Amino acid sequence: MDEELSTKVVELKRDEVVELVRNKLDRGEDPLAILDECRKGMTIVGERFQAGDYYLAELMLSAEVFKSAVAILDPYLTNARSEGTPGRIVLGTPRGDIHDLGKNILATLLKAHGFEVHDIGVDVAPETILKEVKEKQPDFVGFSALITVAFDSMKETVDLFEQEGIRDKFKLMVGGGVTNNDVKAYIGADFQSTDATEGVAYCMEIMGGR
Ligand code: B12
Repeated sequence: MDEELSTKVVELKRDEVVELVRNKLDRGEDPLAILDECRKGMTIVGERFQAGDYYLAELMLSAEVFKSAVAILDPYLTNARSEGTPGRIVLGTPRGDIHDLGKNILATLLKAHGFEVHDIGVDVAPETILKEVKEKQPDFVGFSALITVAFDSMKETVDLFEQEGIRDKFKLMVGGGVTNNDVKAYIGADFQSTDATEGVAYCMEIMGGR
């Protein structure tokens, strides 16, 4: 596999990342595949941070590099519109977590597929999520979680849904780098993925089946 782009992301070379992304688009490469290469770079940045080789400054810079790549890819992702039965989703990053790059990508892709997306932001308290869900009555609720402290706040939110008797009114999705099947089971989600396109496919399938 061509690792030049992910390597440049890891090296935090913004200009070179931008140039590579443009070149790849010009060559007709799939924007989603390009995005995935950038994301792989971000995973390695995270590993370096964990190992103490990168500091918070590098982590912050990596987010800026990634955003520059997404800014170029965004119109291509939005144009990837396909036929689907639209649904409504309330999407947010739960309390304790401020990561939003992945959430924003999922929001872009869902909108491109005709979904009504209510992005309620980052570090959102369980009570606020509950309020939004009661108000918007969505078909889906999506949590994007990148750090482990988010697990308990998601669980707290789901407990609130249950107390209010609304948990069965929508499908609950969870995604983001640190999520897996255990997290899915812990919060009682219906679907989990670390790939935004799989999230979109799930929403399309559910809406199509209705
Ligand atoms: C960039 C980054 C930051 C940036 C975030 C900028 C921003 N605007 O988001 C900044 C610098 C702010 C940051 C801060 C911190 N970070 Co940080 N960060 C990262 C890093 C390197 C990349 C994350 C990222 O954006 N990846 C790219 C996106 C596109 O990927 P993604 O989010 O996984 O999303 C994809 C899929 O998962 C999916 N998806 C996402 N959400 C959803 C939702 C649904 C429903 C579905 C279906 C799919 C889906 O769609 C996307 C595309 O496919 C990760 C490393 C990693 N392995 O992820 C660490 C990482 C997440 N950070 C970490 C840490 C520790 C921190 C800090 C605590 C550091 C500190 N000491 O202050 C703070 C936390 C602050 C807080 N309270 O949240 C740890 C978390 C460890 C843990 N297990 O808890 C990580 C894993 C690094 C590491 N290995 O140590 N960080």
